Amino acid sequence: MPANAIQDSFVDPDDLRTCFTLAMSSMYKSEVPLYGDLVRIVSDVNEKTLQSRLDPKTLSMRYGDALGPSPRIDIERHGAIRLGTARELHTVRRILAIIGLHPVGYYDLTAAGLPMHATCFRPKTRESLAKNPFRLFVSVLRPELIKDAAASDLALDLLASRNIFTPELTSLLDGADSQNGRLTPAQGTRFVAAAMESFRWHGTAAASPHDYTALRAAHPVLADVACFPSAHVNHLTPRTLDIAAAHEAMGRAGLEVKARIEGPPARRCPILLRQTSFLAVEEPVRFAADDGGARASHRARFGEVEERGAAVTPRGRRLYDALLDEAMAAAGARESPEALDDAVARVFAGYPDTWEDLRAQDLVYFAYRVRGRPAAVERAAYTVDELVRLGVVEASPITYEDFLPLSAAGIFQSNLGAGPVRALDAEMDVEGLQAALGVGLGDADDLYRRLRDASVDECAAQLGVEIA
Ligand code: OOG
Ligand code: NI
Repeated sequence: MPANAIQDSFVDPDDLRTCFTLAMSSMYKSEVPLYGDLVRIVSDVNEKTLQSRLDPKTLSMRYGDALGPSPRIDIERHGAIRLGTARELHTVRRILAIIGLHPVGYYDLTAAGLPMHATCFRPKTRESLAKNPFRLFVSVLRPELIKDAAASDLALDLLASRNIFTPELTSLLDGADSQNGRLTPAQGTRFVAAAMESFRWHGTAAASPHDYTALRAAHPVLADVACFPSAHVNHLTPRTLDIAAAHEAMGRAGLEVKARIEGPPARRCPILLRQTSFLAVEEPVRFAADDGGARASHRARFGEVEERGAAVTPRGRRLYDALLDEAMAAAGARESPEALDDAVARVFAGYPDTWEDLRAQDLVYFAYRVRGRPAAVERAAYTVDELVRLGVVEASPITYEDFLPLSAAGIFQSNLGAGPVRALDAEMDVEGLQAALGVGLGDADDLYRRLRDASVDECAAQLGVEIA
């Protein structure tokens, strides 16, 4: 058999990711019917936005992969799960590698008072991102940060006795290891179904009412992480092209939407990530029959939408962080949503808002491509800026593919109903997270730089010139 016939008998991880995303979306729709409403609202808003006139550069960044239009927005989602142990995280890393998702970045959640840290599993290459940029925010407990020793012991006991992965899934993972990380189509189908079992909601707790109540009193996130037999997806977020319109439409549809949109203010040139959510639904929890049919209710799952803007450089990020701090200080202790919105709008006047300025000041990452016939090229070497000025190459902003720790912490917190936030006094533990994963964390800046550099190399090859 020729070598490519052997290759063809395995599923492409990008295709398997799309099967996985669709399965998760349909599972979540059946679990949280409001998610179906949200997807309808977002798809209406996106259609209207595409019909209205938008700056083509902004649109290509919002809609495509910065290097050409792609239909990715129709299937684009991010989800989130919360894990209990290093062992669980290690297995989740193996599951997600099979669908082409890899851990990128470290998110410290202690500022939100959570004894947890997290990473974002996402595709890393331009081709993979263009096909389906599904991402999963995966957080894991740091038990050493739980102050209450009794609660910590109880959570660890419950976690030690659960296995959120079916034997079928475990054997498929081992099979993939012996097939270079790939699965056949038949194995892929079984894999997606088996993986859903780990991420499905189980309304029956795997703890006694007494233990559930004790953990919830210590911190609601402990009950959410340790008292169920799965790592339930707690939200699945579609991407909108106009978050203000989506926010308003969510309110009109009667969803209990958050007061304000998180992240940067509305801009002509969107950057990073703007998010809004409706609050977690209160869901019934049953306990095992020998607990006398006791019942409780639990708040974990919610709905969120997001609008993605351009990825910012480290310099752009420092400016963003500084302005956000300034706006929060200006809004003062009252921190009413309106005061904060006003302050953010005012202070962010200091963030350049044309693509030309953002590029000239190295605040945003851009990708380059040759524009039509390069008649103007005469020399053997150029700088990128010269080629842009000559109109030979065109710069498009690169889409931000990651999360914002502050928004993530805020969203976490607003949905747990955990009372006032007190930051934990703790160091980050990047090494601990990497040890649990069994692989190193990818660096987001490094990935954006690589996308930019590869686009410049492609221009150089097409034009037959050197580009400094
Ligand atoms: C994760 C919250 C983080 C986001 O969009 O920032 C997140 C969680 O609540 O488990 O999804
Ligand atoms: Ni989210």
